[in-house]
Amino acid sequence: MADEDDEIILSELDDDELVQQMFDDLYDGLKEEIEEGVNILLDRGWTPYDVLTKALVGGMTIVGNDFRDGILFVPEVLLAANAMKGGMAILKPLLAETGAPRMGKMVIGTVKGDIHDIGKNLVSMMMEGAGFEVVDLGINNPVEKYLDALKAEDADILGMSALLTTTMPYMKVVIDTMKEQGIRDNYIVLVGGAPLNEEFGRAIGADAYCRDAAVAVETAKQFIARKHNQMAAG
Ligand code: B1M
Repeated sequence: MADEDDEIILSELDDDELVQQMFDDLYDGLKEEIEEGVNILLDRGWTPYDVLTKALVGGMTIVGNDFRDGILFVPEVLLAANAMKGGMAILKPLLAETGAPRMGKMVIGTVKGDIHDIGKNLVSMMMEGAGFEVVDLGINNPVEKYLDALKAEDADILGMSALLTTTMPYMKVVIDTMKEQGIRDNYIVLVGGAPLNEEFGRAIGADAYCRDAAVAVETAKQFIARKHNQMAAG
C-alpha cells in the first residue's frame, strides 16, 4: 500500500514534475538530489544551458523571493546556494566543451564587500563555453586585485559582479582608478548583478551592463569583434 511518506523517485517523474521537484529540493538545500536531477535531465537530452537556466536558476529565483520576503534566512539560503553549486559543477565541463575557438581573455570577480558568487560563476562558465579564457578572482575584490590581474594576464575584458546596492558603487571606484592610471580604454569593462541596470552601467563609465550570463557572452563577443575590426583598420 502506498504511503504518504514514500520516497520520491526522481527518475520516475516526467520533465515538468522533475523540474518542480528540483525547485523544492533546491529550496531545501538538498545537494545530492539536485545533482541527481541534473544528471537525469542531461540523460534525457536536455542541453546543459537549459538545465542551468530552467531548473537551477529558476529554483534560485524562488529562493531569492522568499529571502527578500523574510521567509528564508541566511543559513537556508547558504544551503540552497551549496546545492546550486553542486548542480553547476556537473554542468561546468559540459558548457566549456563546445570546442569554440579562443575569443579573448576575461578577468572577472565580485567587488569588495560582496560575497555573492553564483551569478559570477555562471557568467564564467558561459564565457568559457563560448571560447573565452576566464581568470576568476573570486569574491570581495579590492581595486588593486582587479588591476594587477588585468596587467598580469594581459586580459581584454574586465567583468565585475555586485549583488548588493551597498557594493555596486565600488565598480565606479575601480573604473575611476583605471581612468586615473590612463588604462581605462585598454580594456572592455562589463558589469552585472541583480541590482544593476543599464543606466547605472552608463553612469559609472562601464562599456556595458549585462542582464544575465547569456547577454554577457553576446556583449563580450560584440566588443571583441569591434576591437579586432579597429585593429585591422589600423
Ligand atoms: Co544575499 N542578498 N545577502 N546571499 N542573496 C540578495 C542579493 C538580496 C537581493 C536578497 C533579497 O533581499 N531579496 C539582498 C540584497 C538587497 C540589496 O542590496 N538590494 C541580499 C542581502 C541583503 C544579503 C545579506 C546582506 C544578508 C544578511 O547578511 N543580512 C548578505 C550579504 C553578504 C555580503 O555579500 N557581504 C547576503 C548573503 C547571502 C548568502 C551568503 C546567504 C548567499 C550567497 C551565496 C553565494 O553566492 N555563494 C546569498 C544569496 C544566495 C542571495 C540570493 C538569494 C540569490 C543570489 C543568486 O545567487 N542568484 C539574492 C536574491 C536575488 O538575487 N534574487 C540575494 C542567482 C544568480 C544566478 O543570479 O547573481 O543575479 P545573479 O546573477 C545573474 C545576473 O545578475 C548576471 O548574470 C547572472 C547569471 O544570469 N550577473 C552578471 C551577475 N554578475 C555578473 C557579472 C557580469 C555579467 C553578468 O560581468 C560581466
